[in-house]
Amino acid sequence: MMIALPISMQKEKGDDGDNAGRGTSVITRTKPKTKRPNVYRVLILNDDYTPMDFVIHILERFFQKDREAATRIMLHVHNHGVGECGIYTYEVAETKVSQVMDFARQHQHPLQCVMEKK
Ligand code: TYC
Repeated sequence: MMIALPISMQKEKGDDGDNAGRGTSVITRTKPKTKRPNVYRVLILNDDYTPMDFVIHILERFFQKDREAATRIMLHVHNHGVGECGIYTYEVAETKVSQVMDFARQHQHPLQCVMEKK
């Protein structure tokens, strides 16, 4: 079981942990420190050559989209130039980008996929 100590009682660099009898004041953190995980958006970019069906297939295969969602995202990218495939931790996002880029290259399509920190 973890017991939260007041910040002033937590050990700092060079602290031997013995604060006894020195009248140190205690300031507790009032706001809970909720740290959100670092997440990344995976984006695909429009181009003039990659077939629409191929992009839909990519979204179904690598981003678990159903046909309707995949079609919506593909058309958004076609009309606006860029669109979001999903949001992932760094390592998962990196893997998705590699999978898409490798698959597009194997099929000789110029489709580009990138990640950006959210
Ligand atoms: N613009 C492409 C076409 O007209 C379709 C396309 C959509 C390409 C999305 C890439 O990420 C993309 N065939």
